[in-house]
Amino acid sequence: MSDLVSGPLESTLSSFSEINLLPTQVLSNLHPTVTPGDEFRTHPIQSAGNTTTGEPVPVITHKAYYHGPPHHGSAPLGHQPDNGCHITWIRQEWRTLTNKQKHDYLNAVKCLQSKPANTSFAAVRTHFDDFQALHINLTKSIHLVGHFLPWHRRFVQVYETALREECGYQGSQPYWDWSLDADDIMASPVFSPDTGFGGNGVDGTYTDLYGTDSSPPTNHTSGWGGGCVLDGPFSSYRLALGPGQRINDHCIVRNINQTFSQFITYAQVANTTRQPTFELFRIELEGKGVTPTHKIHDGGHFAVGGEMGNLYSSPGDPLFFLHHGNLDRIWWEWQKADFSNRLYQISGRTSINPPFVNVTLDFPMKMLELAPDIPARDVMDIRSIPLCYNYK
Ligand SMILES: [Cu+2]
Repeated sequence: MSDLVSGPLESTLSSFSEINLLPTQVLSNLHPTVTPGDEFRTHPIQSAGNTTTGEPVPVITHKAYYHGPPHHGSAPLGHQPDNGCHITWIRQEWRTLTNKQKHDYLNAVKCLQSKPANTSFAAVRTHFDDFQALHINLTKSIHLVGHFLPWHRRFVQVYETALREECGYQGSQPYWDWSLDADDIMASPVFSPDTGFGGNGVDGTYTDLYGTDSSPPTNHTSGWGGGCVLDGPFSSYRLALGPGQRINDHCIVRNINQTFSQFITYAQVANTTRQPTFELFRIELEGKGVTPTHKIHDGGHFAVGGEMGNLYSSPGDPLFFLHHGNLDRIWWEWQKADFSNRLYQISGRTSINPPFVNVTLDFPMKMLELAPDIPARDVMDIRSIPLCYNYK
């Protein structure tokens, strides 16, 4: 590893000392309180930066949409010897979907939230909870590491597959290009109560977000505090897990924070995709922990705030999967810009604690009880099995 990248990573690892000191935890051992440093949010931002509209990210070449039979998971169908897929699912930006497509997706998520859990993770009630529990369980081994992007690519795809196979969803996983909303995050169509995920959390309706941590008062300007999302399709859903690693019956919490817009602009995206190596790219993308400042990954999490602002329990907000879909798209754009060098480029450590081993294409993307482990190699090309999707 070059000095260029080991510097920020080393300083990050020491700043994550609280996490490092914890033994590997499983949900059966859930800690009842939030440990300092558990949140993405560790350093309040004092002032809003300028929102800039820099150069747009490169346009993706569209693949024809195949209106064929539903594709089932990772079955090696072999109709196309080049990639093993017999269908390519086209993922679209949320606002480009028709209202019917939006409702189909939202209803599929609600369906997942009505299906019983089928894992043995502690406290899970629904199959939606299973995904949040998986992420909580693996948090310390899937962030600030070389497989951060491949793991989350696989995670979103397993979720998308569950929406299809268990809830009859016929569409693709949408993504949220937050750079389009950086000027006014609250106005984003993803927060529509009718054709979106509901709006901001209501001040004062949830005050226990950070456990014993005393948070400044809630308001829409500061973004600190949060409250229950009381409109939209998920207003009545009760999460069983979070914030953090707690077992805790609670509403989905949001706390939209415009001050993070500076980290999710076109200019920030372009600055990410212009990085020449995977190592620099993944570090530029992930944010605090691997860099001294926020980047597009943690910036997007904090811009929504609440559940989404928590390193562990963020998949409790269904928007998580649209945020990570967008990060995945940005990774794909970076790969596409130089396929011959980048399609299978991977680097970084396999863990945030010693012994330090470099991640390789053979490193397993663990999905525990939700899906088979597959090597990073199998998620590098989104056009091939078991993924079979592309971005529009
Ligand atoms: Cu994550």
